[in-house]
Amino acid sequence: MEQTWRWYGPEDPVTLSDIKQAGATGIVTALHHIPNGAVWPVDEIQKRKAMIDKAGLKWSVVESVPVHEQIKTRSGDFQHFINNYKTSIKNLASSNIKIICYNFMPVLDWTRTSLNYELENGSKALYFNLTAFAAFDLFILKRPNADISYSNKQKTKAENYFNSLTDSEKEKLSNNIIAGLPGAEEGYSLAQFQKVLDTYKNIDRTTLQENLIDFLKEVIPTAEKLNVLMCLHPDDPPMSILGLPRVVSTEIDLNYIFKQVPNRANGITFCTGSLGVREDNNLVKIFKQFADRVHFLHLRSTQRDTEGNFYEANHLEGDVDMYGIVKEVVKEERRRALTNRLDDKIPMRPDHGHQMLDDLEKATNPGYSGIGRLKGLAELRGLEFGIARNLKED
Ligand code: CS2
Ligand code: MN
Repeated sequence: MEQTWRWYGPEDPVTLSDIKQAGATGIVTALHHIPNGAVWPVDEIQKRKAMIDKAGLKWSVVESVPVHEQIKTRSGDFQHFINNYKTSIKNLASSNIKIICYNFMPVLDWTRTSLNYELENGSKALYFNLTAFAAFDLFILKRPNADISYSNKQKTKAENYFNSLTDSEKEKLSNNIIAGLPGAEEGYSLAQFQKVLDTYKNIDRTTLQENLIDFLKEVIPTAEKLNVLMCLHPDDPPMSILGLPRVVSTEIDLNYIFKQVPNRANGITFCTGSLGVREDNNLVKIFKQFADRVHFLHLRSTQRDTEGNFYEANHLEGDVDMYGIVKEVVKEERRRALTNRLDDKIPMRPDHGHQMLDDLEKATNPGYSGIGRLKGLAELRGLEFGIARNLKED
């Protein structure tokens, strides 16, 4: 695997030199300062690329060129934004940046209720608690018809939880959910949030799925002509939230997307932490089914409980069979190498990492601290090393 690392640009507290010392050779970054939907100009791309080249690293993956909400709802100026998206692809390709990650989650990108959930060893993790989320939905946002999204038992638990919160805890919970997590394209105030949710009033699962296919039918031919690989990031968490549909959560979702637009340029960011939240997602099976379309790997694990809650586990622990996944990755890379494919080293980044050791006293991007990801990358590198050696000796 090509070892890469997400870098938020010059403002990121984790520097390019830190990343180089961590052993990554590829950088995953985006021009977060460009408004969502605007064209990425060549000069801005080249400015960022020059910083990375100067550090002796390579800009391997764009994460992400965001998809404007009007493309997802296929409303307003959606055609203008699709045209801009195609221009951004062309501009990136002209700088030889050829792997582009994106997601098609309505309104929110990845969603958690706590960003500093203390683990028993004192390090801190990202956490999704369904009761806290329901409390936000029902009693802070007060989303119309929210009650049909929860069982009576869940509603009672949510109300008791809400009544136990102080005002500042309510504000913190709200910010954690809607203020936009690192890399998420949008953040909202509570007032704006319901208005944006309302734009999905007539967008059900089927409509959102068709909007995704229509978007892909336009951008994938452009990408293919330029040898650009698009890689769709799964939903995180991989289920409908806030009454919004989500259409990139399961093997069936992925099957539909790749059947409708079969070009290999229509690929996937195989995020084990996102897909792995669902017990009914067999990750090794899904990987094997779409191996040829895996253009980018997010390796992380999550630990579920029986109540719909999960937290970010250590990379080799939790519910994800990381050994099984990395073994399939090594086999897929060998398969590609045998056919002299140029993409026989799939870019992989450690996705999220615990906040630990000195980072506990530092301001870091939630999920994107230095030491936790260094640990994760080292563990994943070691796992790959052992599997590859073992397969060679077979
Ligand atoms: C990332 C996502 O931090 C994360 O969970 O994997 O924010 C990812 O960058 C986007 O969903 C991809 O567009
Ligand atoms: Mn991910």
